[in-house]
Amino acid sequence: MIDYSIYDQPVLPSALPLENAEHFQLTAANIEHFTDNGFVVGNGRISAEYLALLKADLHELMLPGHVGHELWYEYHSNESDDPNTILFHALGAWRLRTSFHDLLWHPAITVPAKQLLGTSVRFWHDQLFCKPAHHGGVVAWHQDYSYWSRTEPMNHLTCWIALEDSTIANGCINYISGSNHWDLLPITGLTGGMEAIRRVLTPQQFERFITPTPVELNAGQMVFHHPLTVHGSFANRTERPRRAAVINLIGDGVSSGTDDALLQGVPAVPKGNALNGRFFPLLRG
Ligand SMILES: O=C(O)CCC(=O)C(=O)O
Repeated sequence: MIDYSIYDQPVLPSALPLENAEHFQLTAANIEHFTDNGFVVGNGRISAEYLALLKADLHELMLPGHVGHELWYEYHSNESDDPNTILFHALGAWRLRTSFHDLLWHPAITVPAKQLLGTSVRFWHDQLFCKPAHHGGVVAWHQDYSYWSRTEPMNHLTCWIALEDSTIANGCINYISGSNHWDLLPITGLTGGMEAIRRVLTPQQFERFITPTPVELNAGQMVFHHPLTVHGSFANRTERPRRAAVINLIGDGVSSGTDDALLQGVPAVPKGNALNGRFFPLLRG
């Protein structure tokens, strides 16, 4: 089994689009929307052909006993706290399959990421969040940086990619618009109840949860969010699954804040040293 993290560029570049970078660029109005609200839908998309590759690989990666299982940073076939629902959540697919590896270099992701981070872009890690039909679980409200404070300064970005149409009914991502301007909140759990966050909010902040902003996306579309933007997603009770690939990025120069390993199975980056090298490749944008 090849560990694709040895490749610091796409393994099969011909599968990626050839269009000029301008094709994927965010407009000034898009960037203003991100600055004000903490999220913005990208202008590019992943082609139907590439999505088919990702979904075929994902299907296999969700089966027990698949080749390369030892390479995951984290693998939860069901991370839901509710025994009646399922939330598949895994980190590290880029090491196991070329489709997920090469996705990091997709210009629909890297071009806007460079604009939003304002610097060269490095890969931090990837994630898969999959809710099966009928009994897909929730992802509780959270800020991503609550989980990443072991890396600093905060210059991080998340790109959430819909692998199939993602709608209010099947549990699309929701944002609390403007929460990117809030302070960092403590961790209150990723897969328990949606109300868990309430205990760390002011009454004024809690009021904002009456009107979250759902972002419905067609298959292949993506939305970018700031590391402090509070987001979460509700259950999927429809007849269709809701699967997403997430790419988490950092600006070049983000450093380790610990001498411990940043991700399971990845050699530690000494405290104060910038993340770079094999596990945190530079992505051209
Ligand atoms: O897929 C979801 O519903 C939530 C994803 C998420 O929490 C994230 O990308 O940080």
